[in-house]
Amino acid sequence: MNDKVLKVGKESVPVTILGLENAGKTTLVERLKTGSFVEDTTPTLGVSFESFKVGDTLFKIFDVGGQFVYRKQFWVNYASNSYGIIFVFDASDKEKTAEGKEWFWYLIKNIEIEDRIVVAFFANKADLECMSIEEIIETLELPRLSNYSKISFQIFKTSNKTGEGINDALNWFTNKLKQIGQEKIVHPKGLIISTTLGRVQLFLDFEGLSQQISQIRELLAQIFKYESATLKEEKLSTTSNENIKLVCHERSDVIITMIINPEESHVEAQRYIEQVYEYLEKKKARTKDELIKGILNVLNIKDQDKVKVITV
Ligand SMILES: Nc1nc2c(ncn2[C@@H]2O[C@H](COP(=O)(O)OP(=O)(O)OP(=O)(O)O)[C@@H](O)[C@H]2O)c(=O)[nH]1
Ligand SMILES: [Mg+2]
Repeated sequence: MNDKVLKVGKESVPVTILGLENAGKTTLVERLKTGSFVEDTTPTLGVSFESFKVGDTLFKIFDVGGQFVYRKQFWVNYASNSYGIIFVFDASDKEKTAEGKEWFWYLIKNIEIEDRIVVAFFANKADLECMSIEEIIETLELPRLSNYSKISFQIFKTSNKTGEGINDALNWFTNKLKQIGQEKIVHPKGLIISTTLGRVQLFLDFEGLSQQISQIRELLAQIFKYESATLKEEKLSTTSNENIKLVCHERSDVIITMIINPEESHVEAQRYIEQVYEYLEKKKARTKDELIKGILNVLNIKDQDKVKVITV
């Protein structure tokens, strides 16, 4: 019904920064924000979120804590919902780099790579005495990545202190993101807004979903906790069968579910969902019709006469 391709520079691009504690992730974000070396960072607890422009690209950056407790669920979850990963490690610390390798490969095994993903390795703290690039490539076992055709990767020597390598790395990263952005298309088939108490507030059918209601119900039952209608583990969840894919997001007791084609990008669908949340938070529609019109505009759906409201 409508094609919406990621336009780097116009809309935000979700990017996750990962790496062990003390690698320099938050310092990198500070450097990108302020252009200088900020020394007084504190360890990141959970995830910190920043949104800012690098060149003409608006990055939405998840700066995830590197401590052990965050490495399983948080790393995998945020990376699965990003177009790109910046993996930072402290190249002056051999032991930590070797430990970082284990966790990088843990991530790759567990991440959901639906289509292409870009990974930039930042061999950071290049202002200190560091391992050579060759040594780092070997330690991280990067040649193994050539078996993963969906991953584009490159390694850069960087320093948050001197700024060395950061521009080159970001240029490469942004260009790669632009390339993969052209491939990301999503055609929303339907949208469900429900409360975490399980009440469906609005179910919009953009293209004849009525035959698939029972499949949608079945898929929703897989993602929702049995006893309540909150999502099982994370705030984001995706599930699919051969006909449809459901992408769910829970925020402030509201769950938005988008129905798309199985082969389409869940990350792109997430971006649409975010825009619907923003609309719901900012604009208070006075009537249901006004609300529906607003949502259809946000989703860029032109053929609004064909849209049906399903009552459940
Ligand atoms: N010499 C040098 N020190 C750096 C560099 N980047 C970061 N640091 C220092 O490394 C320490 C840790 O930096 P953070 O950015 O907080 O580390 P982090 O990766 O965000 O750590 P977590 O949030 O715990 O995962 C700080 O003392 C920084 O000043 C660099 O390029 N060179
Ligand atoms: Mg941090």
